[in-house]
Amino acid sequence: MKIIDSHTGGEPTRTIISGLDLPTGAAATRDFIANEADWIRTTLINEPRGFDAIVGACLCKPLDDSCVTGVVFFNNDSCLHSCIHGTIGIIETLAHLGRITPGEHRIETPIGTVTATLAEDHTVTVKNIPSYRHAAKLTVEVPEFGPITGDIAWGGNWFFLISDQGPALHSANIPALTHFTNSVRQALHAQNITGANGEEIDHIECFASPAAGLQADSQNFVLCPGSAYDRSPCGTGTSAKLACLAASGQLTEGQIWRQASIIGSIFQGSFESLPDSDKITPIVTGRAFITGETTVIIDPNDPFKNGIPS
Ligand code: PYC
Repeated sequence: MKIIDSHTGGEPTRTIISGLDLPTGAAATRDFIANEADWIRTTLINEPRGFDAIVGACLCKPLDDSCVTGVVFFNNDSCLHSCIHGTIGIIETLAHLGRITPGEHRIETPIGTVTATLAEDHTVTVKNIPSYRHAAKLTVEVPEFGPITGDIAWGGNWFFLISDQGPALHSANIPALTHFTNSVRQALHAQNITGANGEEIDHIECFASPAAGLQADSQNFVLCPGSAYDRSPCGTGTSAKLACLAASGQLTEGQIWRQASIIGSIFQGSFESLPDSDKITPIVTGRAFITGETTVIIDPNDPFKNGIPS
């Protein structure tokens, strides 16, 4: 198996580019990994090869021939619905391999097709799937922290978005923010507060004004399923934020929103309205850098050949 590592705004993506026998189509590949081949995920993400923050991207043959690739993302917990920092990472990876040149490319994911435009300067602009605010100003009682109010939104994953509550947003507080957001996620789960169709809200996103010197409108901290935090501003999380800003009239179509992450990396966002719909199409721009190319060796005698179980 061959992999290429990259990072987008500090958040790693580990892309499998060859060596697996996979079904055709992103949805079928997601089902295959989730139900029959979880070893692919644990081998690449768990220690000793990986670490908690890595998002894996398994490229596959798309069902839709107009797509340059299909992809399934996964992390230290499970398969993800989608991942935009990872989409930016795979576009940079395909360019590095010479498989694509600057221009527009369609990518099939298990939840729909996104369009990614690679620019000459290697920035990548992703047009995400339709996103929306599902609930506004919902208060949840969080043990140890009391009532916490936030919005629920879909941006390709389910998010609970909290503004100006909990620990202050700076990197020294990452352990405290992780504890706070994990407590919120557990409280949502315990109180049966979900996304549409009972779907679990597995990403928690805190917002505050950006730290001094950051050229951004907002700074965030994003807890991912599996409890690692996103080093990037989280593209699906930025999409969820754009949906909330659009729903509350705080951002208009085409207006730029600069979202900084907890480590200060920035995604630029905007949205297009969808006719006769309360959903929007989020547009997120960022850039990725290649950090390595590896042949994965799986020694049958290695007791941890498929990763240390977590
Ligand atoms: O950028 O969408 C994203 C993402 C999801 C989880 C980690 N990053």
